Amino acid sequence: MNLAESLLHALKNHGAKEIFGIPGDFILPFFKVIEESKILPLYTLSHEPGVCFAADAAGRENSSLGVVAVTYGAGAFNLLNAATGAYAEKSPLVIISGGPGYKESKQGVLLHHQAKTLDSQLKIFSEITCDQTVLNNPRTAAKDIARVLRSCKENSRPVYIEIPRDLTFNECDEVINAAPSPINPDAVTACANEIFARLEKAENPFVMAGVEIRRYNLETKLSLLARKLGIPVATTFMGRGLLVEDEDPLIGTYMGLAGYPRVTDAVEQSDALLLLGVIFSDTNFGVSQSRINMSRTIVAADRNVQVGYHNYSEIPLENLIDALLKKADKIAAPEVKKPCNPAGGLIADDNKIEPHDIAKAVNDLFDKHGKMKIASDVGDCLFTTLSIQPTSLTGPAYYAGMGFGVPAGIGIQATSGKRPLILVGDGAFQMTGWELGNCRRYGWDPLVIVFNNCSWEMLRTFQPGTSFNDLDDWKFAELANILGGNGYRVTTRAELKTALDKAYSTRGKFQLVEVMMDREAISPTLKRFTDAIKAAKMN
Ligand code: S1T
Ligand code: MG
Repeated sequence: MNLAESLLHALKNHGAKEIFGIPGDFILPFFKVIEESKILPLYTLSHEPGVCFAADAAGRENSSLGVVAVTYGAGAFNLLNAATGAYAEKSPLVIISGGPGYKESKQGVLLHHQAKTLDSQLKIFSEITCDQTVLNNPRTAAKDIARVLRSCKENSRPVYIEIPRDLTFNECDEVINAAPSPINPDAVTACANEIFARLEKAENPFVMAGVEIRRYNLETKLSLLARKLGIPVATTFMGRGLLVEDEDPLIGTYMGLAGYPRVTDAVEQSDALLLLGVIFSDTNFGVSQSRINMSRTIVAADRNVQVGYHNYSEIPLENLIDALLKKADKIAAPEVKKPCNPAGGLIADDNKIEPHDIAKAVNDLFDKHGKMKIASDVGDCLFTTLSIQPTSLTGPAYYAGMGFGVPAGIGIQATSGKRPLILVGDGAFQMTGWELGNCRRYGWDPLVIVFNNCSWEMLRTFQPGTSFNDLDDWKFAELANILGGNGYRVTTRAELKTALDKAYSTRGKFQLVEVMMDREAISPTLKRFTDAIKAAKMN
């Protein structure tokens, strides 16, 4: 088998379900093998950030590898910001780039698409990936691929693979999956014993679930552990959408001062706070009501566990949860009532629309037809998800890079076959919303709600009285029809309800509901978030 086929089989054996990409001359041979071998389906979109966001979201959706393939230089550098977001949010993304062939790299002339030197790209991608390889040695290629794909899965971070274009068809061994990295079971047991002892002694033990619970597919095990321990759970902003089943002991999403006081108090007053797979970031903890007391906190993330001031390394999250499950028996923890689901009940009248009206309309839709998976962009649409019933949510809640929403929704429908609800602001839509023009050729039909306030409104809440955040009205609904979908422009709550019902019942084409809102009409959560940030800056 040739190098390309060996790589494609390895990707599939490691859980990849498709490839998103945009070709270029440095990767044409690889694309030819993808198309002819049919080992994995290939989806092309219109711009490299789009295919990278789509691949990232597909990997998050499957808790497995997402794969993006691009040409050297102009292609690869074009997806850097999207790939950085995947790194920051611990997404198991495989970035494949075509590369210069051996002979041409020795010609002594500058190659098109080249940056400073021919290995500048590898150096730059080394900063936003956990492992890398350039497959320039057919004898070791199979082992290099195995090592890099193992790194991607074990660390749940992007990896970089460069294929010199003149080696694509070279003979290559089949890739044998690398053995898992060694761990010390005694260290895992010692760590679990120390954690368990702390939880047992505590008055108010509490668990917070972060994004790694989804990345390593640990939702069921975590829910069982929390129930067996009798300890309530909250998710981080990034972890929203986890543990949404009725039996899960979830009390809500922690957002410090921007969240619901009951959740904030339960987390910040806990005397044994167990953070499982949590990204310790400003967006997850930046607006904490009171600093989290680290001496009473256990942080298990990135294959490390910090118990107070003790550190355990090479402890995979799944091994830790398994060890805790072995020990778990009821710990006397105070019963914490589960929250009632965020309410629907939109009043369909002629009043103007505000973000929380959109949340109510979506809750009404979910009550009537069942929940949908949500892909959200940055902006107030993301904060509005806190008022939408918890459901599978894919959004850049930590890295906060715009442009994610539409391509991510496309990636979710491509990989799962399920129709997503996409929430996106007008500013973010101007960046990557046009990828919807690719839905027709693949038969995708996402339901898209554009929060159109003709503004970068989130920035205006941070910096009021500025006009540089003003945007023009691009009339997205009209453009939707040209791009192969249906568009609805609504300005009242009654129109919103009618349009959403119609859009939901229309399949086979993407449906875009453009919701016109006043500037300064923001969600309650964004209001609390920006008030908390301002208050924190004042102190
Ligand atoms: N560029 C990119 C790629 N990502 C970003 N996050 C930003 C710039 C900065 C930024 C925000 S929020 C925001 C910008 C420009 C405005 C978003 O506007 P829109 O999509 O219309 O949503 P809304 O009107 O609800 O704010 C974050 C804070 O960095
Ligand atoms: Mg806006």
